[in-house]
Amino acid sequence: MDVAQIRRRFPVLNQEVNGKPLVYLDNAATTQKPDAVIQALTKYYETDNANIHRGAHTLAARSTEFYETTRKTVQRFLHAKEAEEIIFTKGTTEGINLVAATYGRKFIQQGDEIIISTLEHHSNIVPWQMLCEEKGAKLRVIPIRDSGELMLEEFDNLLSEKTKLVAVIHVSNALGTINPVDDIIAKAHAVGAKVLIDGAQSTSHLDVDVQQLDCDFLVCSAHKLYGPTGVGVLYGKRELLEAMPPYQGGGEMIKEVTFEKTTYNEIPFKFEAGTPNIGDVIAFNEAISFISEVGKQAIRSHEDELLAYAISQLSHIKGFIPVGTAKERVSVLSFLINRMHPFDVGMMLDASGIAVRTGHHCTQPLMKRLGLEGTVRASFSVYNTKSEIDRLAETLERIAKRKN
Ligand code: C6P
Repeated sequence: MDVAQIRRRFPVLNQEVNGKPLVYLDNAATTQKPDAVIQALTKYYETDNANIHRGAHTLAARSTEFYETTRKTVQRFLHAKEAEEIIFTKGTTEGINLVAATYGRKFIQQGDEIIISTLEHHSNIVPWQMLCEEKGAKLRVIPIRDSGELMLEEFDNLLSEKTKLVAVIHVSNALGTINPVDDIIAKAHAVGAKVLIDGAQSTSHLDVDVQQLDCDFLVCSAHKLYGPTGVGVLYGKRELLEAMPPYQGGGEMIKEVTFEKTTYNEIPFKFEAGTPNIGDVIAFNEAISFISEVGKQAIRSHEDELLAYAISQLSHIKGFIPVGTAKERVSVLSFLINRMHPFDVGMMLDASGIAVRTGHHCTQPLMKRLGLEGTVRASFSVYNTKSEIDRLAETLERIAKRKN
């Protein structure tokens, strides 16, 4: 893989921040966009802009075709059986809320149980809490070890005939842990529960095959996959999507409307009320093409190499404390320096042109379990280099020395 050539395709990387060349290590928050994505967005507004699925004119037909092309690309990307099983949303958060508000409201009853894990992002906690409150259902939580790995034996104990849904994060955004979701899905299915996988962080690092996993729902965000913000994907098995009531009412999601009664459109349109984010969905196609062109395997091995290198370089720093040491993990490195406040470390890194995320990473219950307020998180992507990690290590060394 030619990283220098890949970097040239990401215009944002070519700049100085605070007088230093930018080192962008906040990829778990959002990845940067290759020029093909940026150009696709501009081209759409310059040459194709029209509303989809309704106009009789050429531009409308063209926009519809491009929009539906992305749906087919996503279908192949996630290895879904049918394009109709791919619903476009605003992002992972909206995908989870959609399932909670439709599948959840229809099928979760008083006394039922929903299982999540300690590693969850707030967006895979709060919608289920809201649903449980409304329905009188119970939220159960799989505990973790100090390493950031799930205690699967506890999951076995939590599962029962009361379990109706298991909603788990595939890859932890805060610690990088890869969860054994195939095992979790099989065990949940054995008691008759459905499974939603939060794929926000896994789809960018792993080859995720929804049919092989046999998950019932999977959600992810385009902006973590080199695509635009404001676009997400909900995958759902056809029979479940068909059994679910619509999420929002409005244009596009209907078959026929009278003042007495409305009949709903087929999937996926039943869940895409109103004018969607057409331009960004179209540009998302280029992001997936970029991933396919570079190759998931090549991306993963480059990122794994960067993670191993970062661990080896940062471990020399006096006061470096890694947070999350799971055996199976992606290129996310959470840490503390000398018990300094993570925000202060982040600000000092930014002063040297290095972008990381600090804080609780929208995982407050996880941080509480670890006894921390937050961490510093460096997350590596396809365009990062070992020399950027050297810059991170040198700067952190200076920061740590200043504190000693
Ligand atoms: N995590 C991070 O810095 P949205 O915001 O809807 O695109 O994705 C929400 C979300 C859900 N699940 C996981 C595992 C996630 O990592 C995220 C987003 C970002 O870690 C922003 S908080």
